[in-house]
Amino acid sequence: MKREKIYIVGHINPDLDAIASAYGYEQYRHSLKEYEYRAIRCGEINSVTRWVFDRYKTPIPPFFPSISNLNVVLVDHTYPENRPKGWENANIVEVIDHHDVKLVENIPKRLTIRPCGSTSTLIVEKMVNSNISIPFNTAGILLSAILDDTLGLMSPTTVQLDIKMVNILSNIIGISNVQEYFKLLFKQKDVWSKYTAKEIIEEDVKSIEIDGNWVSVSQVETLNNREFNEREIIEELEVINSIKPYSLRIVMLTDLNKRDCLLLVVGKDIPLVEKALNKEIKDNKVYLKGVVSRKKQILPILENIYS
Ligand SMILES: [Mn+2]
Repeated sequence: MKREKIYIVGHINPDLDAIASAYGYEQYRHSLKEYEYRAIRCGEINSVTRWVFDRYKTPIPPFFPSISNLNVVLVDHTYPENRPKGWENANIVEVIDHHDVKLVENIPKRLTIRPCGSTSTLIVEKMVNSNISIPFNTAGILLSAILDDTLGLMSPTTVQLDIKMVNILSNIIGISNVQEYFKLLFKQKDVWSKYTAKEIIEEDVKSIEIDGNWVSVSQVETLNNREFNEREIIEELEVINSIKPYSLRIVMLTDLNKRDCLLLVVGKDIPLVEKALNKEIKDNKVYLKGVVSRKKQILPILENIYS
């Protein structure tokens, strides 16, 4: 009997973890001889994803413009606003994620939700627990995704499980210096000087709705000095916000070496952010020492503001 296909898909505007965890989960299922599982993607891949899949000579999961009428596994997200087009008519059979959960309607039968550094970490754990020998390319892709999502295991989202899985994977692919490898990986991402202000804002942007208030947070990570035209980015944010007004539109210019970030903020609720941070936002800018994580450090502030 031919089993119905099940498509594994990450969030819109996919980052490496969204693509790699879908691919890894497909490989996991295939090793259990469940060939009905297929990794797909719902958006353009970014430069680091391209580099990683090229490096490990692996085809990128195919693009699907909509998941309407499909059986799907959602990886690396649960929020409706992050789901691919057509999700309202999809059959969500499973969810695997490391973020906060927003599942109100049709709760799937299978759920793997754990706070850790990346969804890829949870996929590797499944493989390890099932005693699957992880192929070289899969190990390389998943290792890269964990390092990308945890900023080389330096992000405050990093937990012991991430470190354990990174050790297992780096052994498989024979990398002794994980930090060196992370730097190489990160170089593929640190190409901001080639980007327009609009591209910088859109490269890794998350839009979320908190109690009826829409906010967007773009994460821009660099290892070099923050060399950005801040004014230009702010002006572009204003343009975007005049077309589609949000309560707040934020760009995090994060420097991983200095472990700090400069927030660029636009929107009517700037005074609320000032109050929450107990800091003045001058010319749409505020400097935050020790802040590097959108998920752990910025989103909680926004959630507090609106609840
Ligand atoms: Mn992730």
